[in-house]
Amino acid sequence: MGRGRRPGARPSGRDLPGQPEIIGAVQAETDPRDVVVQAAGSLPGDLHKLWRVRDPLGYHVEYAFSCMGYEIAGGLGAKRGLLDDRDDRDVVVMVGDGSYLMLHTELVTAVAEGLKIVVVIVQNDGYASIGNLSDTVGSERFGTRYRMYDRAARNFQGDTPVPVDLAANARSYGLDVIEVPPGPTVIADLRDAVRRAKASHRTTVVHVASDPLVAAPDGEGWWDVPVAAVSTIPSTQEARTRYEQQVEAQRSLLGRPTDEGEHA
Ligand SMILES: Cc1ncc(C[n+]2csc(CCOP(=O)(O)OP(=O)(O)O)c2C)c(N)n1
Ligand SMILES: [Mg+2]
Repeated sequence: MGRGRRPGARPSGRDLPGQPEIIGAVQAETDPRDVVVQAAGSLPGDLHKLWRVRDPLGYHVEYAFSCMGYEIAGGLGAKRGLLDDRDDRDVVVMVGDGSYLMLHTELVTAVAEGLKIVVVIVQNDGYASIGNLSDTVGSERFGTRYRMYDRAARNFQGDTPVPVDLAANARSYGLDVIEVPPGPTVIADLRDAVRRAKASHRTTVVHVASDPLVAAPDGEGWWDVPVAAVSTIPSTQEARTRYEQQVEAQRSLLGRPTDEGEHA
């Protein structure tokens, strides 16, 4: 597909892009038959809302267990299956830094078997998804950012990021790694990186930093996550009040169970 037919949305110009823009850039550079593989974090929800599926095999996203670490291993499985069918479409794995840390060693298998996949690491220094959930239940994103341990406070709530270099980690496996630095051209650079990764015959890891606080449009669903009934934190107390109001509006789609265990 020629470049002229890959329009994509106009970049926001943010130095540190939000994940929606990253998804748009990756989508713009993939071919309609390519397979996107994902499993956990904020990506499944965001892909569900934003990725335009263009082929029956084009969307391999795991929603049942939301199993962190599935992505790279799952991408290799998808690639093997395609190769067995003599299907040369690309497999593009999108993976958060948390999921990557959970299981990146399958990259060694990609190297050993000479399999080619494209892996896009969305580096947002922690758990954007759980951070957002924590916010909605008044827990102020506690423990969801990768920060150095603060011995005095005995928590990880300080400001110093954990200096782990995931791009260097990927490079250590003997893969091609393209680091896309933050800055005004980050989205154009990311598109260029995905284009180069697709053109290569080897596995390429594309590493891009993202702002965890830039969210995709709200799905407007309600998740029944009970909030602590007893707390000294005002935001949690407020969240509990909200939760009790929301539970009032809840209705059972199958009716209420009767004494005999049937649904009335
Ligand atoms: C094996 C496993 N452990 C824990 C969880 C709970 N969990 C869901 S998303 C998430 C954080 C994912 O972090 P990351 O991959 O960086 O994605 P982000 O939330 O930043 O988008 C956690 C801990 C899970 N889904 N799977
Ligand atoms: Mg993350």
